[in-house]
Amino acid sequence: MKPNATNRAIAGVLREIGEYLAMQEIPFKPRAYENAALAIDELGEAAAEVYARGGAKALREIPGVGASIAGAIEEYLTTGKVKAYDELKKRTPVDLAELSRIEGLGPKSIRKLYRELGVRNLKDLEAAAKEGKIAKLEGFGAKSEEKILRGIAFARRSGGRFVLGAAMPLIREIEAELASVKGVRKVAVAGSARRRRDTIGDADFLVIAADPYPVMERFVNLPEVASVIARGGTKSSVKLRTGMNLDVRVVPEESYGAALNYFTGSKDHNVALRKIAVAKGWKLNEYGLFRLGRGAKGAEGGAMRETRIAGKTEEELYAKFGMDYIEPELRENTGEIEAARAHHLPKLVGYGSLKGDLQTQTTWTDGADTIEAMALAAAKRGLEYIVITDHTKRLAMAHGLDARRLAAQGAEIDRVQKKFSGKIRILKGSECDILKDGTLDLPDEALAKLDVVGASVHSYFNLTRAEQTARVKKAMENPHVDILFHPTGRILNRREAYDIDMEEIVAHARRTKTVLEIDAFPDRADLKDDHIRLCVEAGVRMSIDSDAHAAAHFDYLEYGIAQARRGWAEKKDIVNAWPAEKMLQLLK
Ligand code: DGT
Ligand code: CA
Ligand code: CA
Ligand code: ZN
Repeated sequence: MKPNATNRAIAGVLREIGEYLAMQEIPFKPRAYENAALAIDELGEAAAEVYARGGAKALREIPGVGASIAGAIEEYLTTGKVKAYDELKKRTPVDLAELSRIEGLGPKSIRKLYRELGVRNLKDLEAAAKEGKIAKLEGFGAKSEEKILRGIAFARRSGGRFVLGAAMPLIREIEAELASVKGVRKVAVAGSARRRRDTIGDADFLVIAADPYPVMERFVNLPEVASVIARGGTKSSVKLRTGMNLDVRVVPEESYGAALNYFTGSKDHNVALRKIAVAKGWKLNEYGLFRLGRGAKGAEGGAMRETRIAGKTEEELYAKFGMDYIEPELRENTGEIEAARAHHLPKLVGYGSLKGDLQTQTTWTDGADTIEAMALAAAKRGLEYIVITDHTKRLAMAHGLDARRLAAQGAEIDRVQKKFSGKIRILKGSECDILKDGTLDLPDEALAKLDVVGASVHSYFNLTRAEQTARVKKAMENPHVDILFHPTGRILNRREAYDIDMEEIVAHARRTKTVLEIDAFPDRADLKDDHIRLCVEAGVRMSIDSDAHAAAHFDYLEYGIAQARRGWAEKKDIVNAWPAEKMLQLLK
């Protein structure tokens, strides 16, 4: 029995089996595995518990789980392996994880590229595309070849990094898993994940335990592990099936603070701290902060002696330097060390401090849940208000609203609001498309009736910098437009921001009193940290919105807060850190 096979791990294996089957061009089965994976993902309890309670029979009662899939789950729960999966994987020596990161490449096209051109990985793919072989392939053509080449260039530039919000749930599961190992006193996530960068290269864990052996043992046997890169006595590295690497280090309690500081980074922050230490005649490393001095005999040649002066906690470490505690999100050596010495660090907007969410979509357009379901979920999370901001008509794919349907939605919101009176305020809003010429997709009379108007670009990403900037500035000048949603349009690992002069936009936001959004949807993180800092410095207000397309997406607010903190934002900078009345006053 593998009690540590989480639903996420099981779903991951099922999904991959589905993908491999799809590559074999086997009909129906891939979809069945994909559906079962979804069902396991959304299961209200651990599949391991379902199995413990009623065996394979109970597993079959999960929607979408038939006899053979129940068998695979059972095999995985009891042996930690699925033979069919291992065989499929052996038969198709293709790096699915790597190749499916290229936009537009699914299991079927990957299969075809493998069969016809022998493409196994990114390198093969690039060679085939450069030789013009993909253009000649049936069902591909010159356009897809070009797109693939662009996708590869993009994957290279983004350097195989992982979106924080996509990786974090698994990182937290693993953190809890390591914390449950016998003898473990403490586990911390360090590195860029602790600093909350929008993307991370790998995940770093720090553990305090008297005996590192069981920690290493559990770590290399985590169910998500694809291969062990290195296993040592106190540190190890593994590669997960998602392609991400994990590092773990076990440290003794007395150097925990110094180790946490070291492995949290950033490297630039560490280097700057170490320089200060050296100037004081100290030494700083992952084991502690030490004073260096001659032995008792003094200058005549007693051996250099090290005295530990700090290391158990980070607080103690910064205090020894005469600095205020520096939150991990700020540790990039971009002025935080000077500010900490001068006791001028910002009081960062707190996690869990948002009172509302100003961008949410519903079943009226491309959202998965009704106004009511969204309101209920938001209220449960303690939000005091949400704004319903469905798309407008230019986005035909999402069934965008015209003025007539927007009015009908308003009536529906009034109806739902009655049910929720005293629980949550449901405000009327819109995510109104900015047209090519900078005018808006709804008439002013329609916008005037709304509580909050967001405007955003979903088309003509390829305008010149001057054109794009002028277009967006024009939309900001509309007196009804309160917020510019996802201001740069980037999608992490998929699409570059459109070319726009953000310094101009920030200055214009100040002139027109337009709020700039920090879209918290994990692969957007838009505004990004540097832009947020520009806003803070210019006194431009921001909102942190989930851009939820389903009730579960309110979880994403956390990632928006994280980026706001990386941009040095305080509560005063964030309009929805305030109650509804004050927030509405802060708008135009
Ligand atoms: P990532 O993984 O690329 O998103 O970024 P980090 O910051 O997590 O970097 P990683 O995983 O290579 O190393 C974790 C931390 O360990 C890093 O933030 C600082 C520390 N560290 C690693 N290598 C060095 C080094 O050569 N010098 C110093 N001072 N610190 C280092
Ligand atoms: Ca890292
Ligand atoms: Ca690392
Ligand atoms: Zn949008």
